[in-house]
Amino acid sequence: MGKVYRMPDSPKSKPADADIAGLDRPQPAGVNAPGFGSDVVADALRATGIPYIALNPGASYRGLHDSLVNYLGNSQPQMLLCLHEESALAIAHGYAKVTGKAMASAVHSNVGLMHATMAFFNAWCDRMPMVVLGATGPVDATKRRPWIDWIHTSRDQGALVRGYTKWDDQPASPGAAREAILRAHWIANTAPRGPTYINLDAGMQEEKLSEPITPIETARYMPPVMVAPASERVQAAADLLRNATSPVILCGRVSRSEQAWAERVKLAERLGASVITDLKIAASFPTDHPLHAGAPGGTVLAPEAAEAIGNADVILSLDWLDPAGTFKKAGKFGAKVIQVSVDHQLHNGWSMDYQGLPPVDVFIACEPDAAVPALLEALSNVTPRQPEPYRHPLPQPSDDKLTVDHMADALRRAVGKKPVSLTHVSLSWNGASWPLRHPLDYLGSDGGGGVGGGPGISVGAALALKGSGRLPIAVCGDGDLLMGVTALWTAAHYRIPLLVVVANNRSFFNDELHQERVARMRNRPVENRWVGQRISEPDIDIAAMARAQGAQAFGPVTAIGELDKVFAEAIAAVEAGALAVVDVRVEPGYTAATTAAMTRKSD
Ligand SMILES: Cc1ncc(C[n+]2csc(CCOP(=O)(O)OP(=O)(O)O)c2C)c(N)n1
Ligand SMILES: [Mg+2]
Repeated sequence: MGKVYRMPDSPKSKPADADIAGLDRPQPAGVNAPGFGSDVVADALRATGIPYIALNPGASYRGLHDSLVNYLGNSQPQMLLCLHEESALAIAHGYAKVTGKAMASAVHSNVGLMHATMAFFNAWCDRMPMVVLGATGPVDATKRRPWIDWIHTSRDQGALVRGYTKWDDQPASPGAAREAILRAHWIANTAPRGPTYINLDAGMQEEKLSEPITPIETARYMPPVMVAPASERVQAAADLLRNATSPVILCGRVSRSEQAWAERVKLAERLGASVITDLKIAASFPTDHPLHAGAPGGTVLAPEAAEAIGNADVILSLDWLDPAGTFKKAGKFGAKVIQVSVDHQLHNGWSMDYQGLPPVDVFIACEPDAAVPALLEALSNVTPRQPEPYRHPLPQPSDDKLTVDHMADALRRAVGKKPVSLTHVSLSWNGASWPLRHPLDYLGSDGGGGVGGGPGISVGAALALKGSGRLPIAVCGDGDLLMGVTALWTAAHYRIPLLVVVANNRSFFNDELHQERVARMRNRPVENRWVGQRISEPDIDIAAMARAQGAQAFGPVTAIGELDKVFAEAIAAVEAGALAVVDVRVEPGYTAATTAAMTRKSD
C-alpha cells in the first residue's frame, strides 16, 4: 500500500530558560577538562541535551554535585533545588508531560530514593520518561566512612524501584557510567516511556581519572526508535471500521502534537465515530466536539459514553488506559475491538497498572500517532455515518454554597480567551466545566493515584510552559496540596509562573465517600463518614503555607461573590511572572454521577 506512516513529531528538549539560567550562578572554577569519574557522568548528562536536573542533595553524590557546579558551571543541565525528593521527580514528571521528553533528577543514596519512590510510581503508571540519578556509599567497603557510609550503602539498591522503572544500572567505571546515562536517556524516551534509574557508586564518582576517556559520538548511542504499523493490520482495522454502523474511538495515551490531534479529529469525522476521553490522561480530542460523548470522566464514565460503548459494533482504542475496565463499566458490550498500543512491552509482574486483559480482534503494535494517518489513508473513501450530535452544556451551579463548579465557573470567566494549560485537576473537578480544545489544554492526572503529586507535577509542567504564552493552572485538592506543598518553593525560587487553585474541602473527601459506601454495605451510620478524614479544627491556613514558600497567596475565599476579583488578581500576578496560590473553601462534594458510583451498596 501507499504512504501509511508518518514519523511522529520528535520533541526536542526545550533549551534552558534565560531567566532561570541567570539564577544560582557559581564562581567560575576554571576547570575545563574532566578530572574525576563524576566529570565524565556530567559530560554524558550534558550530551543528552537535558536542560535541568531537579535534586535534593546528599553526600553519596557529592562528587557529581561538584562536577555539575564546578565542571559544568551549573548549566546544561542546571540544578533545580527541591525540598523533597518526591517533588524533584514530580517536577521531572510534569516537564515530561508537556515536552514528551525526559528531564533529570538526582536523589541521595538509599534514603533519597526511598522518598522518591511514590513519584517514580506516578511517572511509571503515567508512561512518562525521566532519568533519575542516585548514588550509594562506596561499594568497596574499605573506602567507606564509618557509620554513615555503611547505613547509606545497600546491595542492589535499584531493587527498591525496579518494579516501576524501565531499566536500572550500577555502573562500575566512568566509561560504563557514560554508557549507562546514554542508555537510560534512550530507554526512558522510547515508547512505552517511563523512568530509568542509575545508581552511581560514590567511589567511582570521586576517583581521579587515570587517563582521559576516549570521546564518542554520543548521539549515535541514542537513535530515535520509530515503529510503523503493519499494513495488513491497518487494512484489517480499516475493514472493520468501514463497515461499522456505530463506531467508537477511545482516545487514550497520545502525544501533545497539534498535527496528530487534527488527524484524530479527521478520523473521527470521517467515520462519524463517537469519541470518549478520560481525565486520567492528557487532552486527546476536543471535549466539546459534537462527536465527543458526554464529559470526560475520571473515576466514572459519563452516561453518554457508557451508552456509546454499549451500542458500539466496532471500538478503536488509541492506547486507551483501561479498555477491559471501561467495557466492564459500560455494562452492555458486544463490539469488535481494535487496539493500537505498544504498552504490552512494559508490563511486569510487580504492579498491575497494565489493567485487565481486554478482548482484541485487531492489534496494531505502534503508537497512536503513527496508526491514525495510516488508518486515514486506508479509509480515504468512506461515507461517514451521521450521528446525533452530542451537546456539552456547562454546569449551572445554582445553590448558594460555594462548590467546585462555582470555582471553575469563575476561573473560566477570569481567564477569558487566554490559552490555559490545566496542569492538574482535583478529584472533585467536574470534567464538564472546562472544554479542552488543544493537546496542551490539560495534562492528565498523576498516573499512579499517589496523592501529593499535583503540586510538583504542576511546577514541572509550568517550567516547561514558561515562555509559551500559556497560562499554567493547577487545581489541587487540599490533601494533595498539603502533601506536596514544598514543591512551591522551587517554583518561587526559580521564578516559574504558575497559578495554583486549591479546591479546599478541608477533607480527604474521596475517602469519606468510601466510608459512606462501607457504612451502607454494613447498615452502619453514614453520618460518621467524616471521622478520620476531615482536615479541620484547626483549619489549615493554606495561604500562609503558600506565602511561606514565596508564593503570592490569596484567600481563604469563602463567598462565591469574591471569586471573580481574587482570580483576576491572582492571574495578573502570574502574568507578571509570579507563583500565585488561591485557597478556595469549597463545599465537600463530587459530581452527582461520581458520588452515586462511589457510594452505591454493591460492586
Ligand atoms: C499517597 C496516597 N495516600 C493516600 C491515598 C488515598 N487517597 C485517595 S484520594 C485521597 C483524598 C485526597 O484528598 P484531596 O486531595 O483533598 O481531594 P478530595 O478527595 O478532598 O477532593 C486519599 C487520602 C492515595 N491515593 N495516595
Ligand atoms: Mg480535600
